Amino acid sequence: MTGTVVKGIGGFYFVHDGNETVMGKARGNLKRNKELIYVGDIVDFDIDENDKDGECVINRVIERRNFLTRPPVSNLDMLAVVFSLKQPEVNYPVIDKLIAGCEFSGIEPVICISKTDLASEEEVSTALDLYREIYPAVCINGISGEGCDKLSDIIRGKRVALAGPSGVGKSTITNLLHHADEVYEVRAETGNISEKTGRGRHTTRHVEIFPLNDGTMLYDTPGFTSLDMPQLDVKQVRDLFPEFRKYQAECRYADCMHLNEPDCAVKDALASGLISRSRYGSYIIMTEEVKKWQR
Ligand SMILES: Nc1nc2c(ncn2[C@@H]2O[C@H](COP(=O)(O)OP(=O)(O)OP(=O)(O)O)[C@@H](O)[C@H]2O)c(=O)[nH]1
Ligand SMILES: [Mg+2]
Ligand SMILES: [Zn+2]
Repeated sequence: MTGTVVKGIGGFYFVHDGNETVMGKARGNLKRNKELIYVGDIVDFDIDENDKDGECVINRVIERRNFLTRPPVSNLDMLAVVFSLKQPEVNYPVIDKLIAGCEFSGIEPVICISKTDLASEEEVSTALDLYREIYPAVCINGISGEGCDKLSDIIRGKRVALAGPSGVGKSTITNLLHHADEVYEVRAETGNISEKTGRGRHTTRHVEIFPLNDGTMLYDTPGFTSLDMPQLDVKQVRDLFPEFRKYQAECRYADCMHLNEPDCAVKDALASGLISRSRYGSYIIMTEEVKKWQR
C-alpha cells in the first residue's frame, strides 16, 4: 500500500492512506542506510497488526518530487509564507528568503499576511502591495477567521505547508481551516507568545500534516527566526526574483546583476517604484550572503 507520512516522532511514523492513519516504524534496511523519512513522503508500507512496533511497517520512500530542509517537508505543491506585521514584527529579508527557497525548489508560494487585527488597514495594504502582483496573496485575521475562505480556495486539493516565523498564527490557521472537518479530532495546539522568549507557549515542535475533507493536505510546521541561503551563486539568486525578469531584457548588459551596472532597467524600475525597495533590499542582503562563501 502507499500512503503519506503525516507525522514522525521518536522513530515512529504516522501514515495516512487517504482514509485512515496508521502508526508504525521503518523497516531495518531503511534505518541502517540512515535514510531520512520526511513528513510529506509518500511511502510503500505493509499493515502488520501483530507487530510490536505499531500497525504498519514502512518498506521504502517513493522518490520525492521536491523537499525543503527548513522546515523539513517533502512533496509540496505550494508553500504558504505566513507573517504578521506585529507580534511578531515582520522581518522582510527573512520572508523573502523563504520565498526564494520556494522558487529554488519549484514550489509555488502563496503569501499570507496574518494577525490583521493587530495592524492598521493601511499597514496591511502596504504589505499586501509588496507581493500581490508577484504571488497569490491573502490577509488573515485568526480571531475572526476572515480571509480563510480565500486561502482555502487557493490551496484546495493541494499539498501545502504553512511556514513562517514562530507565533505568526500558523497553527491557528490550521485549526480554522479544518474547523468544519470534525472527522479529525486532532488539533494543532496554539499558544500565547511568551513575553520572555517571544515564542508561542504551545509552539509547534514537529511538522504535522492535517488532511482536510476537500482533499487538501495541510502541513503545519514549526516557526523559525532566521534562515540560511541555499548554496547558490549570485546569478541564481537574481533569478529567484520573478519581478526582475520582465525588465532584464532592457538592461544594457544581457547578464546584468542589477547591482552597480550602468543602464540597468531593474534599477530604473526601482527608482520609479515599480519594484519595491523592500524586495530589492532583500535581494542585496541575499547576494551579500552568498558572496561570503565564494571568498
Ligand atoms: N490578535 C491575534 N492573535 C492571534 C491571531 N492568530 C493567532 N493569534 C495568537 O497568536 C499566538 C500564536 O499563534 P500560533 O497559531 O500558535 O502561532 P504559530 O505560528 O503556530 O507559532 P509556532 O508554532 O511557534 O511557529 C496564539 O496566542 C494565538 O491565539 C490573530 O489573527 N490575531
Ligand atoms: Mg504552531
Ligand atoms: Zn539590470
